[in-house]
Amino acid sequence: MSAAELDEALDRAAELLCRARRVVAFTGAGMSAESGIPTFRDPGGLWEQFRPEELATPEAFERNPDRVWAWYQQRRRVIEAAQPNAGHRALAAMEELFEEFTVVTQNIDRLHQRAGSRTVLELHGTILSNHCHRCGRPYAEEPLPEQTAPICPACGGRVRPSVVWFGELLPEEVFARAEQAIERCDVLLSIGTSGEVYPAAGLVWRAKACGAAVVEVNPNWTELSSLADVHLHGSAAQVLPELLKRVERCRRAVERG
Ligand code: BJW
Ligand code: ZN
Repeated sequence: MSAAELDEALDRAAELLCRARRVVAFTGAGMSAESGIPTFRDPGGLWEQFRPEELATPEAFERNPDRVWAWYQQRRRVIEAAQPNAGHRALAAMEELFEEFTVVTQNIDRLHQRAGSRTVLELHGTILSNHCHRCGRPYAEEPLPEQTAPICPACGGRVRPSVVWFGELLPEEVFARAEQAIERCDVLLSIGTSGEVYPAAGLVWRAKACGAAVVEVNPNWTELSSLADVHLHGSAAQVLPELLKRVERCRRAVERG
């Protein structure tokens, strides 16, 4: 996409948003890439180095809890040191412009909340909490060991990060709230996701089926590009602040009549 094409696409997206009352930002790992957090399926992403079934499934944890725990501890360190980027901040600022603005995220890093977004639905949980894999009780003891999964004081089970692994159900209430927001939104922004993981990706198809306009922000083409009304070919931290600026400009023009 040339600079002129991106410019024109940004205007089209801003116009859709300018007229919208309810907006959902559906985000994936690419949203946090410019904060230094690796994605999963890009070249150099986490799944190029590690096999998901060896680390991100309940069976993997049951087979080798310490290996899985140590991998998550190392990722926790990266996430704790990271800062929200200009894209996260632009989304937090956008919240002020709409009657309803919901962030539905697949990310586990809490960077949307740290940037100031208030309505954030975490479909895949968060790496910043832990619970017992056996009895489900939250585990909040500090400091956390680096190499061995802690033992639950209540039942003796092993403690794990509160993220959703392959084969596990997404948190029911969070998913239901996400569906509600998706079904009533006027515009859905799909940002930094490959759209390959279900049921999360199905929400974008659902939004489209319910009549929302879909705007995709991604430097690459994805499984969701074919349904996007506008594709903004660029990174989240570059594109979103520019989009925010144009929506604000359009809103001011509308207010002046
Ligand atoms: C940029 C950028 C920049 C780069 N700016 N953009 C239907 C069909 C087939 C399979 C299934 C199905 N339904 C369910 C399944 C099974 C499975 C699944 O989807 N498998 C597929 C992979 C085939 N789903 C599940 O198991 C889910 N549970 C479930 O379905 O329960 C019901 C059930 C129970 C029992 C049996 C069967 C069904 C659970 C899914 C949990 C996903 N968990 C993970 C790990 C979380 C913890 C952790 O971090 O370790 O979640 S996997 C991983 O993928 C993570 C992510 O949230 C998720 C999505 O990835 P995302 O965010 O899209 O990242 P990438 O890397 O794929 O893409 C990055 C994008 O960013 C790229 O497009 C880049 O171009 C772009 N980018 N830089 C903007 N600067
Ligand atoms: Zn327990």
